[in-house]
Parts: sequence; C-alpha cells; structure tokens
Amino acid sequence: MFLKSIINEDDCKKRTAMTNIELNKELYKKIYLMRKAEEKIQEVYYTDVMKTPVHLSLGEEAIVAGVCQALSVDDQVYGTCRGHALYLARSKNLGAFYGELCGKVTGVAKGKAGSMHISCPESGFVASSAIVSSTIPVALGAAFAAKYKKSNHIVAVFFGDGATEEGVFWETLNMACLKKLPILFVCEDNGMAIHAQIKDRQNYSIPEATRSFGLSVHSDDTTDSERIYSITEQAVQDIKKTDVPHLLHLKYHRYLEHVGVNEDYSAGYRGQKDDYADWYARDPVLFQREKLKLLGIIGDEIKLMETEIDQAINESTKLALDAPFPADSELFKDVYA
Ligand SMILES: Cc1ncc(C[n+]2csc(CCOP(=O)(O)OP(=O)(O)O)c2C)c(N)n1
Repeated sequence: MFLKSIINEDDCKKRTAMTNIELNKELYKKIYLMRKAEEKIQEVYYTDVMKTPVHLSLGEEAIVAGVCQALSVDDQVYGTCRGHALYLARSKNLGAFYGELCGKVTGVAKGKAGSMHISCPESGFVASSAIVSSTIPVALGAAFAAKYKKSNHIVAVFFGDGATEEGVFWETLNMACLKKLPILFVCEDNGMAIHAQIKDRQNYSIPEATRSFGLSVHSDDTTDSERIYSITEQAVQDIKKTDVPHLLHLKYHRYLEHVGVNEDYSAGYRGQKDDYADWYARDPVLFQREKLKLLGIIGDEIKLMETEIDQAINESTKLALDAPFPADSELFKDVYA
C-alpha cells in the first residue's frame, strides 16, 4: 500500500474518528465526481454535441476539492477557463452543468457561457473567464466589498502559474495587502502555460516573489485533498483573524493537453508520460480511495457512492442532449454590451 507512507496520520488523528471519516467521504465524492464528469466529456466530445472548447482538469482534482471543502457556503470563489471542478465543488446541479456545455436552454447560463465562462453565482462561484488573470482584480473588488460591508465571508480566487505573468496579478496582490482584504489566492501551478514550460517564462519563484508583498504564502505539491483542506482551513482562520491575505501555491500535473480531451505527449513539449510517474502514482482519485479503505470503509460502501455519481452523470448528460437549444429570441437577453 503506497499510501501508508504518504498519508499524514497525524493530520488524521487530529480530528475525531467520525468527523475524519465523514470529511474524507465528502472529499472522495467531490474528487470522484470531478474525475468522472470530465471523463464523460472526453467520451462524448468527439460526437460534436459540445461546441464549446473545453479545458479539463484531470489530475488537479485534489486542489479544488480540498480548498472548497474548507470554504463556507457564504464564501465566494472566482475561477479561470478551467472551471469545471469549481462548478462541481460548489453546485449540485449537474443537469445545468451538462446543459451549459451542450449549449442548451437548460444550461446554467442558458447555453451562453459554455465551458470557459461557467459559473453558479447562486452557489457562490461568481465568475470565470477565458482572459488569463482577468477574474483576479474582480475578486479583489469582491473582497473589498466584503470588508466594507463587514460581512464575515472571504473570497477565493483560483488561477494558473501563467496568470502570475500578467501585471494585474501583482497590482492586485499589492492592493490586497495594502487594504488588508479577506482574500485567498489559489495558484494551481502545473508548470505549463499552453505549450511553454515555466522555466522558459519566469525568472522568479512564485512563493518568494509573492511573499515579498506581505502575503502569507503556503507552498505544497501534495495530491492529498485532506491535507489541502487542512491548509485552507488554517488559511481562512488566519485571514479572518489577522486581515493578512493568503496565497496557496499548489503544484500538480495536468494529465491532458491545454485544451481539448487528448492526453497526447507525443509532441514532446511537456516531456513524456514516464517523466510524471510520481504524479500518476499519487493520482488524487486513487489516493483518496485508498485512504477511505485505510479508514475502514468497505469496498461496497465506496462502490455505492461511485454508482450514485455515475448514474447522476449519465442521466444529466442524457437530459442535456435531449434538451432544446435556446430560441433565436434569446440571443440578446441577459447580454450586456
Ligand atoms: C490575457 C490573455 N493572454 C493570453 C491568453 C491565451 N491563453 C489562454 S490560456 C493561457 C495559459 C494559461 O496558463 P495558466 O495560467 O498557467 O493556466 P492553465 O492553462 O495551466 O490552467 C494563455 C496564454 C489569454 N486567454 N488571455
């Protein structure tokens, strides 16, 4: 059992057995849903029923699951064009998820957002955008509003390592620290921006450079969602207590190419699959499933959780495929220009 050496048993012991088991089941359900929901997209994408470009997150699930598990329902999240996992962590409405990807009237934005602008504002996932770094200053504004209104929630903004190459990222860090805003920056660092490796793009270290602004920074390369949950829980408490913004710098390996549903390593720009053997051995789904077994959860119970999720995915996809497209008269509704 490779996991015995990786799983931090001290972390587990900190919670009561019951809480720990419930927490880990919740995390597994989230991770499994994210994985299977995107594998379903891979399965149907070639039939052209989804016209939207898709940026999948396979391999990255532990980050979004762990962070979102530690947030409260009132906390707001902002994302990027790679936003499926965030949607699935915050919303239970799978029908609206697939409806949106299929451009149908049942979609969460009635088919107008597609994959790259998916959100569920009513569940606190306020916005995502295809423009790199563009939701970062918007999240800053939301954090300013939260402080101004003396509400007790925080704002979490997710972005990739490439987003730190935009000037607005650094301007936002400055304002967040200067104004002591309740904001959690979550940098999902896979070392790639489209086809360019980080060593060819950045002459700075993300943790060191961001720390110099006065942020509290935590770096990790774990695929253990419970560990990410614990780190986030602590960060949220600190933000509320000290008014110092936090940044989580979390490394991961993304299994697929930048956009689309292919795994293809043959172009060589990101090395070969074997180069990432360590990441695949710590795959978030396998890791969390093994952890449940170590916690004494029997295979039948795990299978039951999985079957319920598989069924929900299949039913929601079918409903989305059968749903109508929006009428022509919808074209300019809910659109601001
Ligand atoms: C302002 C802007 N510049 C360039 C692009 C083209 N572009 C889309 S995604 C991307 C790379 C983003 O990399 P990263 O932020 O690390 O996120 P990842 O795709 O790895 O999740 C680029 C350059 C864009 N969409 N917006």
